[in-house]
Amino acid sequence: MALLPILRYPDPRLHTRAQPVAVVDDEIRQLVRDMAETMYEAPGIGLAATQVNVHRRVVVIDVTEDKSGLLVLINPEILERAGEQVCEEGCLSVPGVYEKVTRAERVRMKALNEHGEPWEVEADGLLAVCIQHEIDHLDGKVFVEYLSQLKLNRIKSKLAKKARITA
Ligand code: GNR
Ligand code: NI
Repeated sequence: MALLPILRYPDPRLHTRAQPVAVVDDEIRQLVRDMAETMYEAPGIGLAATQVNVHRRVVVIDVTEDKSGLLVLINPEILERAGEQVCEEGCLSVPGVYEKVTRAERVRMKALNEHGEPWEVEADGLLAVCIQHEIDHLDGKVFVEYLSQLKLNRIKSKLAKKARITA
């Protein structure tokens, strides 16, 4: 097991489009284990491989309070979306920033698990938000890019200032 370093916005590598996984092998299973450990330690409710600088379509999610509901999403695809919801989102790659984003209220999603078996879920609420947030990461998109240019510029200055202090 290993904790993986998480890329911080505006690192340009966060804009890489991840490649599909052709075969779910031991290397992918090791990545899934390390990503789950990194997510739980952070702590966060989701983590996309993009955030740990691995550009493969792999995501882990656990929206339960007691870490009992690990979901493994390999090559996830949204099949249907319905409705709208506004959720205050955060991101391990944009620490300290929480902003409201409008997304679909419900999604139907299919993916492979860590054994390479297909599974599907119909999600709403926070799980639906998290699925959409993580698939965005795999497509090179970070949630702050849904905000107005004004808000994004303010966030960039705030992060730059924080980086100067911690450097
Ligand atoms: O830990 C996380 N919390 C969160 C809260 C609201 C909406 C989305 C998220 S995902 C985030 C972890 C993360 O950055 N995943 O990419
Ligand atoms: Ni994120």
